[in-house]
Amino acid sequence: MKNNFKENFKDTPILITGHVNPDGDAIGSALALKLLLDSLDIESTVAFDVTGELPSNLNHLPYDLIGTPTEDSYKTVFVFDCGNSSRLGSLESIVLNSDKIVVVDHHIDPTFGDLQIIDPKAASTTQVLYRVFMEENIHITKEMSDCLMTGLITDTGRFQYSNTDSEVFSIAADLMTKGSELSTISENIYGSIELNALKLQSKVIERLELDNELRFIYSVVYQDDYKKYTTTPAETDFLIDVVRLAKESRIALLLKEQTDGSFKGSLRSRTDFDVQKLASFFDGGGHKAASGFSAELTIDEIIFNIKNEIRKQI
Ligand SMILES: [Mn+2]
Repeated sequence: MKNNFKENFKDTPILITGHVNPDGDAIGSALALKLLLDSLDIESTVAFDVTGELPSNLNHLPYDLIGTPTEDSYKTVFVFDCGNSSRLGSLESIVLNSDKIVVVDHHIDPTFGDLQIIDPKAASTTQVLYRVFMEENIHITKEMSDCLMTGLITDTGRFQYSNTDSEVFSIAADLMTKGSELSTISENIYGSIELNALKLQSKVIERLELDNELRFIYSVVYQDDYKKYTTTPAETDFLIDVVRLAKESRIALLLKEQTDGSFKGSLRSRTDFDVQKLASFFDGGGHKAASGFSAELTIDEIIFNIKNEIRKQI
């Protein structure tokens, strides 16, 4: 099916955005489109709701192209990697007030958008966008290929999660042909962790709690930790990958205390257990293998509810 994606470039000004505190997939897809529009001399703004700084391990991406919204509403908005408009954060009203919303995503059942280009089976949003670019015979430059590759790498956990299929490798191979520097990008994302953030990892490991029966493991990062270790939440995204290493677990959770005392949870599944269902208990979302949520509850309350929800699924 042809989407006539380029039709959506006609009505400007254009806003390009994605979920709050964007990851490699959201930023990668947004900047790939921005680079394309720039090359076509079509004016657009890329903006996200970001708490603090963008993660430094993704700074191989052209961060200088990210700005702030200049309008209260736009003629056209492209939303990437965001299944629910509430996940747009402070940009939600600008997006919903805009004339046309194009959602490109791989989350299940997006709840908004005038045009939805969705494949819940796709490993990343950049994979969905890559297909659109190919359908529309769009020339993918080296810079664009690095953006698309970043989403593929991060959302497949370096081509290791179960969503890594042969199409993912075909796309990665094609992006490398187009100049994408796979090893440089991987090194920046996974091999360049701030020393202070790395030291905080020891604390997270020390606090690991395993429920043997449910094969559920979790740990916590407190606000005080950021002060003590002189680091920021943006530098600590990798910590959930440490939690999910435990062989005894099939479900991993990392809770991060927010400045207001609430918690953000990152969930990972090591089997075919669907952590999206756990996240949805707290109105969160994501995918089967990786999901997230926010909760204004105590740690004990969150863990109690999660364990209950796990029991319902097994
Ligand atoms: Mn994604």
